Amino acid sequence: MRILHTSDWHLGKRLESFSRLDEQQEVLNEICDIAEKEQVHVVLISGDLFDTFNPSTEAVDLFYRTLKRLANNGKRAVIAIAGNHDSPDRIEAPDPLARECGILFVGYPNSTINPFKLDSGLEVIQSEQGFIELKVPEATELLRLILTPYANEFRLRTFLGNEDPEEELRMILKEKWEETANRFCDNKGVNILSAHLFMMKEGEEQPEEPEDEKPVLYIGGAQPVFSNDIPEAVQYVALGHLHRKQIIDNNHCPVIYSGSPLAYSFGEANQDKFVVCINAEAGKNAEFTEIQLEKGKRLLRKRFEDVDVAVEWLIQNPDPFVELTMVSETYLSSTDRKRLYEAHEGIVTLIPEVLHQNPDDFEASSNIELSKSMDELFKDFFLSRKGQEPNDRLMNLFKEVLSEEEL
Ligand SMILES: [Mn+2]
Repeated sequence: MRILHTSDWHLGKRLESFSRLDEQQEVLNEICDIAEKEQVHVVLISGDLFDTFNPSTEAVDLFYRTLKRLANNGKRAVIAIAGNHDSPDRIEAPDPLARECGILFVGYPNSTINPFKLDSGLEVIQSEQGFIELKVPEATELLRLILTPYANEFRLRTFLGNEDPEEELRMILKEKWEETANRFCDNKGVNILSAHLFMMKEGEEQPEEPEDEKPVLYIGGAQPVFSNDIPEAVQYVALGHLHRKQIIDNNHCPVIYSGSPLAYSFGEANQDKFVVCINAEAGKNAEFTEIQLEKGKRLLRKRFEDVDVAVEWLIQNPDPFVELTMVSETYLSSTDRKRLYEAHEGIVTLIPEVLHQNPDDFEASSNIELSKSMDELFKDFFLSRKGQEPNDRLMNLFKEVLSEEEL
């Protein structure tokens, strides 16, 4: 049985003022092409399908078009679980309709999908909270899926029926997985776990999380789940949440974060992006291949001390998104800023780094500057504090405020 594992699509996510929708469209097309080329039977999407609880119409549209193509009229099973960025109810809402296409949505760790059968041959044979057994068209063996969408610690405890705060969350989860695996996962089928949570190998350093994930994350406070908590019968663990592709463990089975298909923050600068193709057979070790994605822009952090050199580089490298740091002795003039922005359309942030800045200069000189206009004084003040001249928008705003004062 061939399975494609992807996660963290974050559809609708922007990079500051830049939309990423065109890139998302391209990379999802690429993923559909890979699914066809590799002739996969099953696609697993391990959470964070959308970037927000209320995604835009365009993002929702792209999501369903992609899933429809992946499902190929119910010939391929597509199973998507909710991540911490997804609204579980919203994810599950179109389920009856999606099911007819071979697409299964799982919003909560205790969600249940009742058995059904499609004309294509796709069939859910039995199910339990957080578990389904599937017959997939053109695959000889049955697929058993243990599914753990994201839930915060409190909810997860409630779902798993153990609200004792003294009991470690990962132990509760381990017991739940163990119990499910013992009941359903023998060596006569393919057994896979898909989860959106923070997992690490016991005793190893914690993998770094995406910059904008830290406040929400952690499945429960500071408690990661360990890869030794995975039941023996499981042959592959398809994880979502971390945006860098990484193999957490490969001792008894591969435990892998496929990572996001695009770099979404400068914390992911210069990363290669992947999907994972798994080849699994009953009773054998699963094999996997990482397939690098070609579409989507790179995010690069660049630092220059010379504006001419920076402009030259920007013209030579029009494709990536850039976080640009300009080091200068005194300040970055508005002329230089303009030159930089005109040289490249993808400058996301421009950080001026001033070497010899002395905030006292302004105070010391301000007494003898009374002949200057308010505009000029504001420019001087801004320059001394920020190391650059205020832009036109800010100047206009200042003038507006000033004119109101004068009234
Ligand atoms: Mn996440």
